[in-house]
Amino acid sequence: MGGRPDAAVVGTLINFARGPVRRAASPNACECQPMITLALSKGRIFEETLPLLKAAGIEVLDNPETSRKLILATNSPEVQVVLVRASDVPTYVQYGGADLGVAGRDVLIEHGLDGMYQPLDLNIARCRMSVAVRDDFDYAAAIKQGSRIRVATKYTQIARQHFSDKGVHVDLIKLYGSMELAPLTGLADAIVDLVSTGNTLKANHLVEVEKVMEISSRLVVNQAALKLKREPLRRMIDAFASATPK
Ligand code: PRT
Ligand code: MG
Repeated sequence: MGGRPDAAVVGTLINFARGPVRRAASPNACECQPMITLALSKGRIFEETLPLLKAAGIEVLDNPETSRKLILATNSPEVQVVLVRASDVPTYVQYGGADLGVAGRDVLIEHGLDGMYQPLDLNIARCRMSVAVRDDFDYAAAIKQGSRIRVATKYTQIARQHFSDKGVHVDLIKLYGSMELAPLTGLADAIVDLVSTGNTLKANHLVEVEKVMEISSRLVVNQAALKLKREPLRRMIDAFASATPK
């Protein structure tokens, strides 16, 4: 990731993002308001963003748990929500498929921030990124001996940076899910994964041995959209800012 899209792609996507919404106030009046598209992922990010939207006067009219729709209308004719995978939120915002979105710090570091502003830490979907090992693995001794350890993770950028800062030699194994299984099957000595309550680690006989970083979700905004739809986007960012838990 991280490469800039070519000019033709940018042109097409910016035109998409710019698409005006015609509000028929009267037959002769053409009051054009740009549509604002917000990208959210189903689950904790959607649930925890709802109160912030509500504080901004925006209510989503469909329930993503019961509806199969991917584009959700709101009580505001100028705002719609698109539902995407958590790791796809930055891609939608970067290329203008959405004007703004909410994504975890983990996802944003892995993706990079090309083409986006990150104006706000929303302080939601909080957790931590940690190193965990089997409860019978002596991590401290392995590090002290300078052993090369095998680490399975979905977060290869974050893990690479963490171990390089510590001067620990690692072989990284990229996984897309169920990281907890890797130390149990001998695939890896350690994992780098998100931890919230710690129950998943405990249920799989794993222990947290190092905190890598605190994680929360951030608002990201497409840079071109912020120029083209400055007023409505500014209003929305300000409303999110005043509703954000401190
Ligand atoms: O599920 P999917 O593959 O579609 O994508 P996703 O897992 O990236 O999405 P989602 O909705 O699960 O997570 C979205 C964002 O929520 C993440 O990018 C994080 O920033 C944030 N978040 C907060 C978490 C957690 N808490 C969390 N606990 N994301 C994942 N977890 C998982 C963790 O990976 C582990 O499997 O929950 C498990 C641990 O939870 P505890 O409570 O047992 O410790
Ligand atoms: Mg998940």
